Amino acid sequence: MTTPLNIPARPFAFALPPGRCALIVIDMQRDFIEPGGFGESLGNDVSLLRAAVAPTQALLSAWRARGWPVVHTRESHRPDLSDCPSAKRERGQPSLRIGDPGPMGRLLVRGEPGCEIVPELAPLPGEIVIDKPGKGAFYGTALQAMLQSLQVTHLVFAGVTTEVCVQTTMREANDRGYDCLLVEEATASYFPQFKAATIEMVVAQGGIVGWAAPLQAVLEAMG
Ligand code: C5J
Repeated sequence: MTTPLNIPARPFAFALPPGRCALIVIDMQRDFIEPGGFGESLGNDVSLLRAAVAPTQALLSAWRARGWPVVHTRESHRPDLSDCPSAKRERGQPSLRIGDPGPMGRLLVRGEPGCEIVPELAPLPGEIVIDKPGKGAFYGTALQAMLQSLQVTHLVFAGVTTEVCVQTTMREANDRGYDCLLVEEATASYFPQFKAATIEMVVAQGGIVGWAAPLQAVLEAMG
């Protein structure tokens, strides 16, 4: 087996096995990051999420240069909304609900412009794209089977939002036995205090959910 890369991280170094570690980019969709989408319909300042785009691009470049597995996820629903529980669609008082038409098409509906990943981070041919109806990327998807077929044991996380879909997926992955590292600059929240709290929750108690590291530490370890 190849020697693991040693990444300075919290709560202690993350041993990344080359070729067995996938980069998981969570929900970097126009609907969350651009005005007129789902995120804004909930009353959020979507500009706060932009900060994660360039660091995620840097991670993608590093992963692609090595030829390691990349997984992109999209929070999305079928056009007939048969995979969207009414509790999810009806909750709260948003200006638009999932499936309603907006400036970027129907919110969070597969095939609509707003549901696509932002152009800077567009998936390349051969990269896995998971359409997920829930917050976690393992729920209702073939993600685990795909990771198993690639013999992936470790996951590095980027994406939005830190405390919702990123944290949910990290917890799902942790329960399935994956070692998970969150890259701090490559994730963002509409609530910066929730991002900070999530990082602390992940690394607390000896890494109860996983690890966190700055982008530079990951890039330097990867050479
Ligand atoms: C949310 C997500 N925040 N991708 N989705 O509803 O975190």
